[in-house]
Amino acid sequence: MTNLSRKWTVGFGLAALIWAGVAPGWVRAEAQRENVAERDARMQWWREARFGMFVHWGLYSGLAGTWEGKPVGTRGGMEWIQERVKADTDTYARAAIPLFKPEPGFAREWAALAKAAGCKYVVFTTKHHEGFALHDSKVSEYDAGTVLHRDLVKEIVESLKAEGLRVGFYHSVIDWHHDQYEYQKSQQLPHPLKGKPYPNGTRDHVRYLEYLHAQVKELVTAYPVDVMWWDYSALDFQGDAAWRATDLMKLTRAARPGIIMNNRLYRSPEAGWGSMATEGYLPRLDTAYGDFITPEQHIPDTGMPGVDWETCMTLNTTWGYSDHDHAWKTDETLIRNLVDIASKGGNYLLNIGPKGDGSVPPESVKAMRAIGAWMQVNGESIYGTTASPFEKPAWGRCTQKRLASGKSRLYLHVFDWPKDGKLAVKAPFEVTGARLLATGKKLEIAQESGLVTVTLPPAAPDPVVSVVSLE
Ligand code: FHN
Repeated sequence: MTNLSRKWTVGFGLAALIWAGVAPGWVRAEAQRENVAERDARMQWWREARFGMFVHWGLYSGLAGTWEGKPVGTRGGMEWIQERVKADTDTYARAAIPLFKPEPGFAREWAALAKAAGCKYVVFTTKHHEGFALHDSKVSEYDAGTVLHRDLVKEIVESLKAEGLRVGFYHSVIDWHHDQYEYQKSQQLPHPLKGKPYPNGTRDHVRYLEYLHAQVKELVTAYPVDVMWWDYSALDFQGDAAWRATDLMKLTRAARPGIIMNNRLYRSPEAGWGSMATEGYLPRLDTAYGDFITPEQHIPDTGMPGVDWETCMTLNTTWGYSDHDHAWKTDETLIRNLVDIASKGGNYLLNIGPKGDGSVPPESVKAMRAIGAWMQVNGESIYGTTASPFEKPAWGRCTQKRLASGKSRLYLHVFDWPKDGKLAVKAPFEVTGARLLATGKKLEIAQESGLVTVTLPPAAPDPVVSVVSLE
């Protein structure tokens, strides 16, 4: 048999095995590994969306940053309150469960707010580190089904879908409730009992992973989920050793083939991580470890060409609701963050922390609505755009969009309205016209050796960010 005919025979044989569904995993995986065009198609809605709402909501929300009648703190994540007060899971549950009383219709309020803000997707906590599941789980009694006789995940998903929003699950692999979770395996991951011996003697992390995988399988099978937002791993505890990550991603993708997943089942350079710091992200990602990297509370100084990324951020300084955190970011900061991120080709996942009854703090409602009012007028300069073709200009930021006609459009986001009414920009293409996006008013342009100067009206149409579009 010649070399060529041998190759044909092996190739044909493998193809037959794949077709019959009996090929070994590595063959199926390779054969099914998507190509760039398939991946771009899967990522397209997420890249065009640019703006999503994060929701942190669980038993911690009812405690609201207070423990035994005293404020635990005024800054930092109060979704960590169990760890901050070092409460074992039974003590914590006894204090927290009576305060977690979701009103009917809470989810419709969230979905309406996300829509009003101009968000295209919502990622909400199905289980945070405390271990309490918001769905009606068959593998746990520490869940909304057992405690409240409700499936809160179902209520939220239905409300989001009714508003035409994409659905994301934030799921914590860290678990402070499960009695087989071996917290001693990591020096870097938090746990309320860290440094203490296991209360029930020995633990078997394998049994925790069986539980983790079973609960994830419940979630991704029962609900139409578009994004899986895993959280989080450490340099000393990550991937297959910590979570059987390959299997977890495989079962998730098998249930939802088009799903998009973040990089937090891993913490390594290949997965876009350079350290344990939340700003310790790298502009690189092997997509075997996730689809996008996740800078937290930070906006990368420069874009990340060729890498999908999303900055997640709080409106004040806590992800879960706190009565004591009043450090709210201004509307100007939030809108300019959104523009800055889009100008670098990233997504903005902005967090709300509803209270124990599901209601959204008024300060959060006001902020999200302010962003929505700006997006109502200027959204086309964010949605479906790509990163600026040049370094950020002194007067603001820039995004670009390829039009169906094949032409390009530049959106100039002016933070500081020039006093002389002249806006200069190096256009990467021949400019045929300029408009004020807010009013559609045509603007005078002058071009000389690639430099375009736009004559602006004396007053900026928007005090925070005004947009000029260049055709
Ligand atoms: O520990 C969590 C924290 O509570 C919050 O959920 C953030 C959101 O990205 N993730 C972890 C910290 O990086």
